[in-house]
Formats: sequence, structure tokens, C-alpha cells
Amino acid sequence: PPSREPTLGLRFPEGFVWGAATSAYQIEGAAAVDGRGPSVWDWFSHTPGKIRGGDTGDVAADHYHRYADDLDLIKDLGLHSYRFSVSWSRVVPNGRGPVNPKGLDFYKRLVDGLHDRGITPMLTLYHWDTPQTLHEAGGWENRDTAYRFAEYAAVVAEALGDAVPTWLTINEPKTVVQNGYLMGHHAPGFEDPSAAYIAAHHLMLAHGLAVQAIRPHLGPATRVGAALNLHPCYPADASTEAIAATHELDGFENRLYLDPIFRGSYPQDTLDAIDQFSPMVSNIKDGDLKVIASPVDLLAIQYYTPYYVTGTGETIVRHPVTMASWQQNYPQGMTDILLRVKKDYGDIPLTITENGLPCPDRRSDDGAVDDANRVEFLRSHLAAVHSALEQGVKLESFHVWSLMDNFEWNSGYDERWGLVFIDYETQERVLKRSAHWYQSVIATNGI
Ligand code: PNW
Repeated sequence: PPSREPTLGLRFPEGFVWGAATSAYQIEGAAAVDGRGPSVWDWFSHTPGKIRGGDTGDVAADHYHRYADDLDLIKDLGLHSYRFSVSWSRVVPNGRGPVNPKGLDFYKRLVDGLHDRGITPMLTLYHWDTPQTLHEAGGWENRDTAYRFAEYAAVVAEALGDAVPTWLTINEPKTVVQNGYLMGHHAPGFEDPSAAYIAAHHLMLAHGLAVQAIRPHLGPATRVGAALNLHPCYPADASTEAIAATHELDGFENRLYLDPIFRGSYPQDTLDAIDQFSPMVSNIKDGDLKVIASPVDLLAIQYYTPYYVTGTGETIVRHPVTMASWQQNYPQGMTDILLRVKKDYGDIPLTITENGLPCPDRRSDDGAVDDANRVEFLRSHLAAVHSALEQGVKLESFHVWSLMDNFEWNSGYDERWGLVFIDYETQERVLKRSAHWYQSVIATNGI
């Protein structure tokens, strides 16, 4: 039945691509099935006290076993594009050495299943699940990890090649740096500013090496890029101090990752600041920036929240906060970040690979899940996307985070981000109100 949600009367350009996203560790489960090796997230989630409620990704949404049904669901929703990630330790269980054919087969079946249903796959090579053996050998502090990543990337590209038209290397290097190495609430759980920015460089190097490693296996029409979470930064007041502090934060949040890819250099002001607490710079070898700046075909942007910065460099809250304590609901930030990328980095094709929020979703007695907040959030953010399109941004697609409820990292299963509700007792899938609404958005190509 057509959705009865109110509409804003906004149409999207013909051919606009509608999708949803997931990642391997968050949905697959089957942690020790068919030869998968452990990843740093298995180790981290099994460490007492790290994850809310002691949850782990051992079973998650059991997508590894239920993928065929999930593909039918994706088809029912009418999605054009489905973004998923490959588990590195399923494909290369020890992070180096022998490839696990059963692991690769899973992704071949997944990609074939998408094509059978007329859905375009979008693949992320790394969504944070470093093989545990590589973590124990130093993880992202060890330059070698970047080379091992490129080897693994080539294995996946050789196996899937042009069946996947869009390849993304690293998901949100910044979140690994900040949440994993600085604040310690993601794997590997470090609070080590010195290590964090060594890791930052090696993550960027891994991106560049992977771009180079997969190109020979891909045809000219197949596209490669990185997935960056960008945060628009605004001064909290008009003082010169607040403006300066905002520029500084923007370096750490955005320019540190955008500049090396698109300008072939790290922002000098940010490097100078990092120099006070991390030997990042001495880990940058001759030629590294050329590798990191290997040409990409598109930029994948993930937008969740803005930052407001005071003259003393603190960030303050200006808008309603969602169930995720770090997220302010500010749709205009979406327009701003898209326009800013176009202005500062050129007219490169853009895709939005994540946007969404957690809601306290419950099933009511009639079995339905009424996530009215998600409908409102997505509608207002899509209006902001529409505004950016009208202002000439070359944006081709939008993916909701997430297709289904999943293991939300250190928040475990407590935060539900999906269009589709998962009953973790029965593994039943239920389309939420937002899923029905999104179906009609796709069907009408408008909001
Ligand atoms: C993203 N922040 O992470 C990830 O790509 C997903 O795996 C995750 O489930 C989703 O967003 C929701 O958290 C982020 O602090 C983590 O701004 C933190 C931030 C942004 C994105």
C-alpha cells in the first residue's frame, strides 16, 4: 500500500540511486564458521566491560546464514543499491598467507544474489574488522598492516572484479583513529594520542595502496573511492578565537583525511598540532603522499552530526541530541558539507554512503514498529540533500544507515539504526514504518 506519510513535494533527479548500507561484523554473525579467523572486534567485544550489556557480534543478525532472505527484503524495499563490507578475516583468516575460499564464496554468492534481483552492489573492503593476528603484530601502528591490506584488497578484486561497480577502501579512517586509538571505546580500545596519528597515516597509506592494488583487476568503468565521515564545524560565536578554533578542529575532523587524497598533502596546521604529541610525521616516508593521492573516481560521504566550537576549543551542543549521545540532529549540515566538498576539493562525483539515527524502536502489540522519528529525520536530511543537488552538487546516490538493526559497536544491540527491525530472539525481520516510507520515496523518486 502507498505510504500515507506527508510529502514535501520534492523530486529527485532522474536516475538518482536509492540504497541502504551495512557492515560485516555488525550483521553477519557466524564468527567462527567456514574458516573465518578472529578479528580485533571479536577480541574487543569478548573483553569484559567493553560493550554495553556484554553483547558481541558472534550471532548478530545472522546475515551470513540468512543472506538470501535479506536479499529478498532488499528487493522488496525497492533499493537500487546495497552497500556491504567484506570481512577481511573471513577472506584471509590470518591477515596474511592463505586465502579462505569459503569466505570468498560467501561474497560471490551475495554479489550474484544482488545481480539476480537487479540490485547494484557497493563494496567496502574494510569496516574496522582487522584480523586479530595483524592487530597482535601492531595493527595500524605497524606500517606492514597497510601492505597486508593491499594484498587482501587485490584478492577480493580478483574474485569479484567488475561484478561490483563501486569499490570503497577504508570506512571512516577517522573513527578508527578517534574512537579506536584516542578515546578507546572502539577496538582496539587504546587511549594513546601518539599511536592514534601513526595509525591515521597508515590507514591513509592503506587506502592508497589498496586503490593501486585493485585497479589492475577492474575495468575502466568500475569505480574506486574512500568513505569518509565528515563533520561540518561551525564557530559557536563570532569571535576570532572561535573562528580559529573551528578551523583547527576542521583540520582534525575533515582536512586530515580529505587533503591527502585530493591535494596530495596533509594540512600543515594540523600536522603542526599533531607534532606536539605524536611522531606521525616521522612515519611519513618519501612517496607515501603520492600513493595516498592515487586518483579516485568518487568520494563517499557519511554525515551524522555537526560540531560547534567555542573560543577555547570546546565543542558545544546546539541542536536536539538523538539516542546516540554524540549526534545532534541538524539537517542543514548535510547541505553545508556537500557544498563545502565541491567548493574546496572540486566537482568529484559524490555518494552518500551513510546517514541515519538510532531510535528506541519497540514492536507494538500488533507487531508493527512505529519509528516516526526516523521518518522525520530522513525526510529532513533528504530535503537538505535535495537543496545541495539544486545548488549543483554532483551527488548520485543516498544510502540509509542502516538496512537493518545490528551490532552498534560499543553500544551493542541497544541502539537500533535499521529500517528493518530485528528480533534477536527469533531473527525475525520486520519492516519498520520508516521502511514503508522509504519504499514510497524510492517508488516516487521524491519526498
Ligand atoms: C558510523 N561520530 O560510525 C559507522 O560507519 C557505522 O558502522 C556505525 O554503525 C554508524 O556510523 C552509527 O554509529 C560513526 O562520532 C561513529 O560522529 C561515530 C561517529 C560517526 C560515525
